[in-house]
Amino acid sequence: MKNTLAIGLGVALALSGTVNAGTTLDGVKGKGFVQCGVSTGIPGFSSADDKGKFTGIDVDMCRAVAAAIFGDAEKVKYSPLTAKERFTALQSGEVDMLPRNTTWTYTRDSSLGLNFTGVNYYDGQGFLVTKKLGVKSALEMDGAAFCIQAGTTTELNLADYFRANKMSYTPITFDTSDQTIKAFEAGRCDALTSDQSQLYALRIKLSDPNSAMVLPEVISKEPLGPVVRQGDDEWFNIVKWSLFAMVNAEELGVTSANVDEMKASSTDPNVRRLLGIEGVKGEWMGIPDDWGYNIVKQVGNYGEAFERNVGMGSALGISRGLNALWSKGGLQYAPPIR
Ligand SMILES: N[C@@H](CCC(=O)N[C@@H](CS)C(=O)NCC(=O)O)C(=O)O
Repeated sequence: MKNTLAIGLGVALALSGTVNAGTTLDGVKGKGFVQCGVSTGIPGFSSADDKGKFTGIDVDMCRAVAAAIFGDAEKVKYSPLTAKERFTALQSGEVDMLPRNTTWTYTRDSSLGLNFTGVNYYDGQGFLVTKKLGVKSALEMDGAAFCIQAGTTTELNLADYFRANKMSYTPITFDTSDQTIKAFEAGRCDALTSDQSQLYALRIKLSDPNSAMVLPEVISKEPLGPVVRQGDDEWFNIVKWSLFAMVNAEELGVTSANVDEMKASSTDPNVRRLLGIEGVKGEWMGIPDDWGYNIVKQVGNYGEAFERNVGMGSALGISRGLNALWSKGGLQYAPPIR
């Protein structure tokens, strides 16, 4: 009830423009940091170490926006949010942006007073099972119990999938990912279902990660991306183009390691526009001209962020797959900076 009221209030505020009359950037500049809504802990996406330092591919979106605005990727504060809390936190203005492994759906985009800015990770729902269960497909799991998280797309996908395949199941629902993986480990369910990337992330939290495996099936589309409030186009553009700059940088071969050299000597007009040397102005979004340079220098291009956080060399060991650039067989494609 409390949540429903809060969501209602958030939508009303967002739609009336009270919170949100194109002033998010002013608010952020005034307080000197971006307040970023992330998960309560998904390694590779957003998680804090024992010193409270956040890392992850979602955290890098917050850092990119701070780099674009302040020339300093450190100017971010993080709000860990459960799936149920996340939209209210954004609607009410508690956070400025929400890059929290959140799936872009029609309902969320059109009925919550929110806008999705792009896709920083193309995902799909999968299943984590113990190897000793001995199943090779979710289709062998008629009557099984599934650990899932409340307030996620996971719940409806699971219902759709079981209905379509004329099978039954028992959902066992939790609020946080920690509770979910602990329940799985304790044997309270036969399988844990969630976005596949999150299964790889949760698997490394098991005392014996090798005891569990991710089934090959993917039962849904989960395009995950940063969300902002509707009604503030300037802020929408800043978040959207921060992501696009990272993808364009990868395509143009500009990395955190070579960006200074590129800035000094590249004659490629695409690189020069990305780095703010010629042709385009940061002031169109109310930020400095070198916003693209600062993102790449301090956060890296999209490929660097992917590899560092979730890629084959990281603890998660995920291949680029759908998240490869469009020119390399994947879906990552950004409009040009021109
Ligand atoms: N992408 C899906 C699922 C997102 C989600 O919340 N997944 C859980 C998977 S375990 C999670 O990230 N939990 C982290 C948390 O509780 O903070 C959605 O947008 O609904």
